[in-house]
Amino acid sequence: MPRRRRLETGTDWIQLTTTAADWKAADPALLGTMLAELHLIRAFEETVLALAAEGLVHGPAHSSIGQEGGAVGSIVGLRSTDAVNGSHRGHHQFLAKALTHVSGAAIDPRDPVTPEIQTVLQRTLAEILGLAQGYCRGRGGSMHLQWFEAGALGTNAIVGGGAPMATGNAWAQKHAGTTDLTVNYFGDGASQIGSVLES
Ligand SMILES: Cc1ncc(C[n+]2csc(CCOP(=O)(O)OP(=O)(O)O)c2C)c(N)n1
Repeated sequence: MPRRRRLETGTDWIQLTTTAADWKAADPALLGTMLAELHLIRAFEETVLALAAEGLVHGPAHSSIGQEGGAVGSIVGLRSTDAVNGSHRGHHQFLAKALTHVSGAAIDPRDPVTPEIQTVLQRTLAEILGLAQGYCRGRGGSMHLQWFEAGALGTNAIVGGGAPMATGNAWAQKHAGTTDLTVNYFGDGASQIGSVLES
């Protein structure tokens, strides 16, 4: 019989939840922008899945359905000079950054698809479909979505591969004397990879 010993991680975990006071203090315009971004990203991802089912997506396309909130909530407050990068599952973060960039974080949820937003959606979908209108001229595809101007450093097909690049970008931002920041997204699988822990 093996011996069993309960382990305590000692990790200082906390849970954040909103309160009624938070909702009262929230800016309705900001909430409208966030709602619009959430719906645009969800509709985009449903479109990608529908096109994939028809065999029109050449290569993998990892859906972010259900994770839109984390992307929008963490990105809507960033400036264009702040940067994000992500993993193989990064359509939502790329779109949140690009949509926030072109809209200045002000989207009317009753009429969200302005010409600038239409262009973002079209160029992102084109990239995933391998078409020339894409941000990387269709050569990157679903897992390599990059638009420097918007602060989207590029998603990454290597599990844990984004963390060192985000760290390097943050180092460069710091040494350039800016207050810009870099946010890196990764899955729980990547949290066990050396590059993430070392970064
Ligand atoms: C270094 C490396 N090892 C293995 C893979 C194959 N691979 C692609 S996605 C994936 C699972 C990633 O899990 P997680 O980081 O939790 O992200 P999730 O897909 O759950 O969002 C693996 C092992 C890879 N792309 N890169």
